[in-house]
Amino acid sequence: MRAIISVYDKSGIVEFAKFLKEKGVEIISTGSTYTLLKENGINAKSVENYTGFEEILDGRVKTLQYKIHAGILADLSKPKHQEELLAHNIEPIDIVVVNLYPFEQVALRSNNEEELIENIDIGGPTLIRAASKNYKRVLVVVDPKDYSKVMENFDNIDLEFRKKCALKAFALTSYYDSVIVEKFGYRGDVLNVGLKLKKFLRYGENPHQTANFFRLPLKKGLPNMVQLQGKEISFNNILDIDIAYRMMIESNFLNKTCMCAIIKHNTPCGAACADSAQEAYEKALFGDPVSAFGGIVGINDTVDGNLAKKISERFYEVVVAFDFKQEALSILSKKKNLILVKVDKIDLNSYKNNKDIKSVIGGFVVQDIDYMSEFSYETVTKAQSTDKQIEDLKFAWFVAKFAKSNAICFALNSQTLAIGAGQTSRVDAIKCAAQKAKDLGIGLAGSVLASDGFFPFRDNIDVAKSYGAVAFIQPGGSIRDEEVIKACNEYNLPMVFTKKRHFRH
Ligand code: 93A
Repeated sequence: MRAIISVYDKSGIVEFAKFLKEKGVEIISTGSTYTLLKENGINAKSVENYTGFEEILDGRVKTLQYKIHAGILADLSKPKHQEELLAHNIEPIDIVVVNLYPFEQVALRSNNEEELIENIDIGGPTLIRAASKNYKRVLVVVDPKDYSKVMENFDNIDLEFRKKCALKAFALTSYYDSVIVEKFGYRGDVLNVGLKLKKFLRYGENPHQTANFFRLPLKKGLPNMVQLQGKEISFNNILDIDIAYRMMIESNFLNKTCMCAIIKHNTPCGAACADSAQEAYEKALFGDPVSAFGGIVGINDTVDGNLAKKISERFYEVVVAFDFKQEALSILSKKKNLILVKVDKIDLNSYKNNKDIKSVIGGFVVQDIDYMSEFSYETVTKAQSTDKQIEDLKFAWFVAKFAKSNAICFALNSQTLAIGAGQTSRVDAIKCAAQKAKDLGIGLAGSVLASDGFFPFRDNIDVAKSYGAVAFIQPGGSIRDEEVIKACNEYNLPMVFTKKRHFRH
């Protein structure tokens, strides 16, 4: 038997090569892999020696040789292939052990085009793809973690195992190319979403659905999310942590010291800003403590001991924060199942570069993320908002953006009083929020109201006014804008247009 070994990541290779030698396998190897094997007393043949051609073009052409690729691709069940190998004095190659130039690692730290280009591996993927095509005869090993498996089963490697190795190799080269496409930013007719497994999940949205967590090329998938304690993170937890995380990052928009949001079923049920994390949490809870049960708490700050005490008085699934003080960790450690997640602040540019991908049967729809950056608005009514109202309108607008459409948010003093989310009619979203507030004994008098999409009819104003709303924020853009503005003017209440919609399906 004959193996070609050409690896960038040399971990475990000496031991593996020794094993192959003991099994009587002849080894052919490239440049620095060859040197390493030699240094470790492993008898190998250099590619130059084997092919009769030296490496040229600074290593760009090492294994891209007739003798090597014919040796891998020959189908020995065909007499013609056998004859041709003989005629050209080519010997078959049975094992291909290759891992690739680290394009992804380089792409994560560098934008130097020359460096990136030099790290595009051509010979490696060619070897891998040739071996994978001929998997019935040729074993391809692309991951150092698989060396031990191959060594354990070397004497009974079956077709199923070979095929699995080949598909793993094709998946690798396909991902490898998608990283190149992603890095150089191509928007073409093929969707470049090579996905990489981040985590196998216990189950999906419901226990009868299987699920995995994948990340996009060059993204980490919920950046540097570290779980500090608690039960295993579920599919639904990931989705809810994601919304909490987005609110934490985008809360920059509010220019406030602390923001806390409580998420339930992927929509905020309460949010608030304050000068301390503890105050923000207590204010966020105020709006809907009933829904908050079993929710996800997100805080764009460090959780300290006092806040931890407050949090531990209630039942939550997850707390997400930028950090946790030691005292907070010891208080919350008594809640064994409570998941604590520490996430890194991400810079806004890499945040904005993310994509939203949603699936449909047979495909995906992909869009840029809806990122809230600067606040611009135009007052469209005779009545003008006070500065205080503008601040509250901005806050309510922020929260409505993250609630499921149709979404409205009643707020006052940078605190949600009632959120109406996921309704099929906007006026129902208002009624639903007001009913919740009534049930909880929360007054809406003097509050402001935000709507994630335009008001299609004046009834929204009439109804919201009847519950006590005194200022409105909405995108505008309805053919009945005039009718809606007229309603506000009749009540002498201010309304501002943002000219930007924030639906969330
Ligand atoms: O520059 S290449 O694209 N040209 C080649 O012909 C070639 N053959 C193998 N890169 C090539 N390789 C890659 O070299 C392998 O995929 C592996 O990552 C690396 C191993 O080189 P060395 O043994 O010199 O460390």
